[in-house]
Amino acid sequence: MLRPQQNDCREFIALDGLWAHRADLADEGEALGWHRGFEPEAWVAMPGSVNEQLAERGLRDHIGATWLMWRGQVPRRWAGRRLRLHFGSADLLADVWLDGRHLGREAAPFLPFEHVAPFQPGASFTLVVRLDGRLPEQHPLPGIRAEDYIAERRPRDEIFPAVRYDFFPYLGLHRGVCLCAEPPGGLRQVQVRSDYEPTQRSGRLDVQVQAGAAATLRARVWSAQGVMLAQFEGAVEVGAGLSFTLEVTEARAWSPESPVLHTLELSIHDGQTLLDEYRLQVGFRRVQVQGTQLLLNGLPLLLRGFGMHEDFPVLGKGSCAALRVKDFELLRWMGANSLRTSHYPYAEETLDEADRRGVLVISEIASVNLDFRRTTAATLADHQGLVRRQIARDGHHACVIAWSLTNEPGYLAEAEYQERAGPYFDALFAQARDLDPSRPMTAANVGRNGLDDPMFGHCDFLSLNRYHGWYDMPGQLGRAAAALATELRVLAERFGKPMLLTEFGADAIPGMHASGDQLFTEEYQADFIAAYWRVLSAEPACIGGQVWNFADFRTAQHHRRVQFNHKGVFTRTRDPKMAAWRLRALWRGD
Ligand code: BDP
Repeated sequence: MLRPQQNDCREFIALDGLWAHRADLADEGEALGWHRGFEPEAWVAMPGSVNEQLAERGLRDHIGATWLMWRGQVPRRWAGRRLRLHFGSADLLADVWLDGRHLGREAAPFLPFEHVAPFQPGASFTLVVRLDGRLPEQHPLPGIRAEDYIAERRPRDEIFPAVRYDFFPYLGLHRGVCLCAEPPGGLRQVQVRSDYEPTQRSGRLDVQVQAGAAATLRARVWSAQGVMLAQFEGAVEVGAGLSFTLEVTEARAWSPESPVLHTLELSIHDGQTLLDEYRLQVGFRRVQVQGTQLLLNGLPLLLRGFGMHEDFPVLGKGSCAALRVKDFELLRWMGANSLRTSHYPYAEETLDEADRRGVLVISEIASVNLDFRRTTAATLADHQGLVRRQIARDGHHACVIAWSLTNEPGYLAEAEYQERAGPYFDALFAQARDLDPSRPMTAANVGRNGLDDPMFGHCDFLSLNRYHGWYDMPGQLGRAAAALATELRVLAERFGKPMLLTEFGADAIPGMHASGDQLFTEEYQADFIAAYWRVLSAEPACIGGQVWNFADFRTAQHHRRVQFNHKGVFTRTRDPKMAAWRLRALWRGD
């Protein structure tokens, strides 16, 4: 699947704007024939989240069936072309119908999918999508029902809507939908891995291409100044595709200090006739783990950054270019050089922006809180499917320095986790390494699994989420810092691998202050982060830290959350708290 692109051979129409909406509280839409079209109850703007826009209709916490419809017309000039519907994502679960015909069901939240669709050029069409936020409990991003919380002998049904993770399960077409027209025998898939050899200063691209017809493929690498640096020509076969390598001598490397991008231009031809073309931005760089260091182009990295969320008032998780620019400007203002796409793949435009700005990205698969009482063979198969699709989508981005395959597995049911997780991780990590041998693999460990998490052995560098001083040892930063320092030392000695603190932070309600260590105050959050930064800077095996979180974000309702998770160093509307200023001083050294 290729991301929609506009060029001489390809065009698309973005179905952005108002979609007809109907909530389906009794789950009867299909029985009532809504998949063929329905009477709208309201209109919602996509990309966007239904729960934010229609909160006042009582839908803020509705994560059950929700129907969206778009009526449009296919241009007559598109006759004879391959027409496909491309969804940037449809979250969390989606069924799609075109003119009453079921095209498919997707349970791959935050990932793109497509349907080659039987459109009639010149005719109108009705596209209907049924969204649902209730993923099954065996899913790698597990769903849960309130009843099951009680069966787990929790004191009460305590999270609304019931979820297994700490972010709101917004419903929406969050990255938009496109109707694409392409050449029938055009390019179908492009996979790129880049490399840079620092001593030779040479760049390399390993490229794999699939096309819908046999053709001659031409590849060219252009510098930003329009100089052609390398080229290749070869025959691409249907099915087998074509794999080749492009080498550039005296290449300019990509790095945070100098995020040099090149254009990879691919085209396929039948004799002198151009059949299709596609362009990607690529950068030459090498990421390696060596001893307890993470190297970029041979030099050690110190990661300064954040775990983030796609979350903003009114937009929910809807992709917004202006918000994206603002967030990257704030990262720059802070002196940050990295982020983790906690806890799911972010919009592709975010990775484009990170490529352009030299921000290092740990790209995380949509998997949180795997509960080994409930995982089945299907969980692993689905998880591997998410890994495959995410690596296929994002593998060409220079900014992606590692894959995080899951967040905090075994947070629940530790005994079952210790007993059953081994073979699960053997298979998960092996497949990921096979798909992308060029990048380190990691996964974020929850503090309570402590020092012998079964996934540590599989990770190239350890990713640690720690909350001493918050969830344990509250209000006691001295004890918390000492506990952290000891733990890091033990892990460094035991595993001899680089370690990254992928989460550490404290909630601060803006405007709350105190004269001593007091949870929820701005002072405590700032002191907490500074204390952690001191400890991790003193540990030689530590390759940096990513504060939890960049900005406050909406969660399900729970007595631990004052409307939002307030661990942001920025408010939800991006005003800096005291901690943002403190970190800025630490990271920029001024
Ligand atoms: C971590 C989770 C993250 C939560 C965070 C918190 O990885 O999703 O938001 O804790 O509690 O355990 O703030």
